[in-house]
Amino acid sequence: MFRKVLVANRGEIALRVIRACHELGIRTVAVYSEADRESLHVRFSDEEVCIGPPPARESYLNIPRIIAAAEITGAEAIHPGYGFLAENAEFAEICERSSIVFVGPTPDQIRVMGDKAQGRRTMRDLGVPVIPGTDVVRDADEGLQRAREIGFPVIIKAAAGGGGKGMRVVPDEESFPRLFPTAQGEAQAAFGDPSLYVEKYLVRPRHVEIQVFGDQHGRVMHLGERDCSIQRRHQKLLEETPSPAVTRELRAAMGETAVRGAAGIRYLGAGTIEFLLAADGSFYFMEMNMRIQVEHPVTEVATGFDLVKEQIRVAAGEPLSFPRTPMQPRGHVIECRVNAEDPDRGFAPAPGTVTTFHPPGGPGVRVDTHLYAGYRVPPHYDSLLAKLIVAGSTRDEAVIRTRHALEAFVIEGVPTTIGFLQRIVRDERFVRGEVDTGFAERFVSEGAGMQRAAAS
Ligand code: MV4
Repeated sequence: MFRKVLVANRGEIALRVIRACHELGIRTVAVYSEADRESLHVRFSDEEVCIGPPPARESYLNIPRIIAAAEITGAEAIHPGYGFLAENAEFAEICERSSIVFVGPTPDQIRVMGDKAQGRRTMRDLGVPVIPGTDVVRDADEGLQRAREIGFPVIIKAAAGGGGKGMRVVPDEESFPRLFPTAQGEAQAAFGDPSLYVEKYLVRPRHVEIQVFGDQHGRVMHLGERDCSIQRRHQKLLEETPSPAVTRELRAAMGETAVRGAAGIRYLGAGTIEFLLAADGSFYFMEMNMRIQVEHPVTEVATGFDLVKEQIRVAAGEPLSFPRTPMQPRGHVIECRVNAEDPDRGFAPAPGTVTTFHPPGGPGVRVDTHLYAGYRVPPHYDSLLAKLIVAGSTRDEAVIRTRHALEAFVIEGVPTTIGFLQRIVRDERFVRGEVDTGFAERFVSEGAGMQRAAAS
């Protein structure tokens, strides 16, 4: 096992990784930007290195500085958390060349699955169902021709993309010539690569993802699903397991399919296979995430396993410690993401100083956060403040506990999404488990996202 690990991240996930390391008896090195001097990940690590000014480009994305910090402190491995350098093939390769273990997949795996068109092709060739569609198309003419064959509506996606950028839903033939160049321009601007592909557009699917894990001994397994259908602008707001839309049989089929895909690329470490699930129970590969995800605690609480400790163990060459019997979920787990955003101002990020902080507690309640009273939320990074993870023996119990936990969650000094989440978990469609990927946007346009007074 490693003696010392560098944590190349900030916020709640840096704390989460530091805790996992300390439980394994590993010393930790925090890196931080000048905006994060007062952050808890700096306080709770054994050593810390300032890696630059506040903008992420100059600090948390600054590869030479992070490698230098690892070399100076003698860290044997780097855990990238999520975001920042977590899915950067070049960073994983530089770690390798510097004889530092990157806690994650190999550079080749990141390259193949990081290109969404190539990932799609790879999964299709492994027998994983993909949405009817194309490889990268040469130009708008070829795109239109192929879209006609597929049948409208279609969706144009960026090969280099993921997470929604460079995406355009095209309702009919007439709109295609106008929307193709705008998607191309956005893909070029966002990723420096204008390559696009076309897929059949699924109407009102659910987002259901399977947690997978692979070790260096060739074992690949899955840990069940998370339903992440409640999203807004491609930001997940609430995740849960089991999915209200997944039967035991469907879980087995999706799990087996995810394992086939991950095993086919000899996947190493923690990964997530994202599927779109149609109303008729058919499911299709969407993309693979090659990192620990924000919502991993949902799976941790449902399974009782520590996914971050497991990442570190498999990076050190140990075999997976999880049992071989297939997972059947026990009880129900819901995660709510609390962000420093103002629902009354179109969910604009709202940095500031946290004056009061009282997280909820009680049976089945876990809060992953880096907040404390007096903490200054910097404007430079994502606005996640806390994750509320609530377990119950049934979905009803988890929902009731989530409602009360959100009522008892006090954060003052910055606007937060707590009130908005309270309204979601009281909505009858959510309570029935009848949501799809368009639910949150519709909920906001119905007026539920704003005006505290109107909700009472
Ligand atoms: C789709 C789709 C419908 N049909 N692809 C959104 C982010 C990116 N990962 C892919 N996304 C979608 N791809 C086809 N062929 C609908 C979405 C989508 C979506 C997916 C999951 C969660 C929320 C979403 C919100 C809007 C669109």
